[in-house]
Amino acid sequence: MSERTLAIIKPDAVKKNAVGDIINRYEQAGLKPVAMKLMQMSKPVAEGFYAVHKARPFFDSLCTFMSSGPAVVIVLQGDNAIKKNRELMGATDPAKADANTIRKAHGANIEFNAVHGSDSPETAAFETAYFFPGMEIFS
Ligand code: RTP
Ligand code: MG
Repeated sequence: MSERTLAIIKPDAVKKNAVGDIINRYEQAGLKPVAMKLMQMSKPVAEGFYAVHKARPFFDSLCTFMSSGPAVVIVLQGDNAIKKNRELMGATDPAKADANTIRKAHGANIEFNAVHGSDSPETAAFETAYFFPGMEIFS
């Protein structure tokens, strides 16, 4: 079933020139970018995006990181896009990520881990609408 997921190439991966490699991995896996922009989130925008984590000890540090530089925000569309993207990303901690995953290749540690991906249909809908109005999504 074709579905959409929200992916972010985080500021650490943009800084280390990994944007092209990461987008290539999405396309090779059959995930097509249908909306995309380079943007620097303000801290409040990052806090709103990660609001589900606001009680976590890493919340403030995470939002400082996510607003530290430009990130690439992308809507990916394809069969089983949510699960497929989570597989491409690998485990949250790059040290535990499988070989051939984005986080294994480009993540530094459990916080600076190169990419974000929606984890359910509900979060994909919230996250996609958080960054893109419907008229900016192509399909
Ligand atoms: P994401 O939401 O970014 O796709 O990552 P995820 O589902 O694999 O991990 P999640 O538990 O949702 O955590 C969100 C992001 O917070 C940072 N984090 N830091 N210091 C820590 O222990 C810690 N744990 C998580 C990471 O940047 C993680 O991707
Ligand atoms: Mg998550």
